[in-house]
Amino acid sequence: MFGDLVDKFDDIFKKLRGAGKLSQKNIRDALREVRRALLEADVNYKVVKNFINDVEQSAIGEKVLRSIEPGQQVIKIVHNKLVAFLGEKAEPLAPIDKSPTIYMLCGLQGSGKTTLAGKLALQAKRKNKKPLLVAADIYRPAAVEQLKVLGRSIDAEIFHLNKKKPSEICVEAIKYAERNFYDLVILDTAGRLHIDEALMRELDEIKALIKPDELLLVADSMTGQDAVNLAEQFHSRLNLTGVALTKLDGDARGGAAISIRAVTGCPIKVVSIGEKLSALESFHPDRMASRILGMGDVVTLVEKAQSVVDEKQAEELAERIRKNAFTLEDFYDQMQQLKKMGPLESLLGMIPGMGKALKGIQIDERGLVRVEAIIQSMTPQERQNPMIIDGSRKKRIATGSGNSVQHVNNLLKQFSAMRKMIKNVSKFKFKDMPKGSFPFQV
Ligand SMILES: Nc1nc2c(ncn2[C@@H]2O[C@H](COP(=O)(O)OP(=O)(O)O)[C@@H](O)[C@H]2O)c(=O)[nH]1
Ligand SMILES: [Mg+2]
Repeated sequence: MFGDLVDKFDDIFKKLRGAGKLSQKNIRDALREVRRALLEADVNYKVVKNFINDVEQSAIGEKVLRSIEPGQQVIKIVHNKLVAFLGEKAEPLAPIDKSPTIYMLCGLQGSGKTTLAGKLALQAKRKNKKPLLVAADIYRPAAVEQLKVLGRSIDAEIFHLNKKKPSEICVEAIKYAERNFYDLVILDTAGRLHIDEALMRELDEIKALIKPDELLLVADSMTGQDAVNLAEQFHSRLNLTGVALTKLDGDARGGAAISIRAVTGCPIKVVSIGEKLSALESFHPDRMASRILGMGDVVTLVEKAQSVVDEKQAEELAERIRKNAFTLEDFYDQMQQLKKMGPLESLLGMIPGMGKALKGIQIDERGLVRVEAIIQSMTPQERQNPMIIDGSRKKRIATGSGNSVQHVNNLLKQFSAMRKMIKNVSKFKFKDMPKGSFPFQV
């Protein structure tokens, strides 16, 4: 996400750092470039104007010119201002603390409401809460079916009624949830192609009847300024409690993310970063700012890892790495953990400096499937000690996994490179990996 913007900031900051001394002129020049980068990222022009003014004021106020590392100080000011524009501190979703807590999702068709409903249900389940997904989109025949499929995939229950008004469905759903002790009710309401009065009235009616704890607008970040206008209109009519920004994994230029809070005053609470149900993140202004400015986002990465990695297992693994006993078996386990964390591309993008390193490298998740198949075709001894894999064993593994010997060779080569790399993580450089190999494309 934010690909172009990150690159541009990178260049701007590089120039600033390179300048031995900062003058008013090179600050001005840098800010002019920041301004252009933001506009090109489709950030609302009024927001850009305020932003640049604010940064300039602070830069002058803080006597940047006399500080020791002036470039870094400017970067910090830009960072702080960006955090402020994004909302200063994280605003979490309403806690799931009564039976039932109610989240109501609204937004236009195709913005990602139903997908988000599934993601929120999955998140609730991971916290040992019992969610109920309510199909209140009665206009699209496939909508109920879509929700059913989603529900089945995460083993969450669906509530739907035939031939009822959406508001009636919602009211009945809440009663059902109360009787059956659900912790969280997620209302997946109907969208429209455009905002219209009928939609607003319907949403207003549901809101008045059920008084949701969370009324979230689901906005597609790919629509840029339209998402900002949409948020403005929904917020003024429905008094939203928050915005869920979706499809931030795509080519979105980030404009919507940066503008929504500043224009509407409504907090962004969660962001959707992929079609997979695990691709959901809380919105943290400071981390988002770091990500936009290309400083990576280690905190989110660590948090993500913690939510899926078994701690004891991780400790054992660390021990094995120390002893240089990392095997293909461990490698396989790691891949399974990684898969649980969500799309690889979005994970890697969070590692500082990785955004650029990955540029142009196609991440082929199918490559991972092949790697899995190859490892599965090995005997336990072979996984423990790949050294014993000779020509005839390679042939057997290749046939067993439906691959060529070349594929097996590639995997072994990469595994050995990876072993070297983790042995000395601090010295690891991307360019040291065998050419075109990341991540394990065989
Ligand atoms: N890339 C990407 N696709 C998404 C995301 N959220 C939803 N989608 C896709 O967008 C399309 C519309 O989503 P859906 O949940 O049906 O939207 P709804 O009409 O608002 O319920 C589907 O193809 C989803 O898979 C996201 O965060 N990233
Ligand atoms: Mg839907």
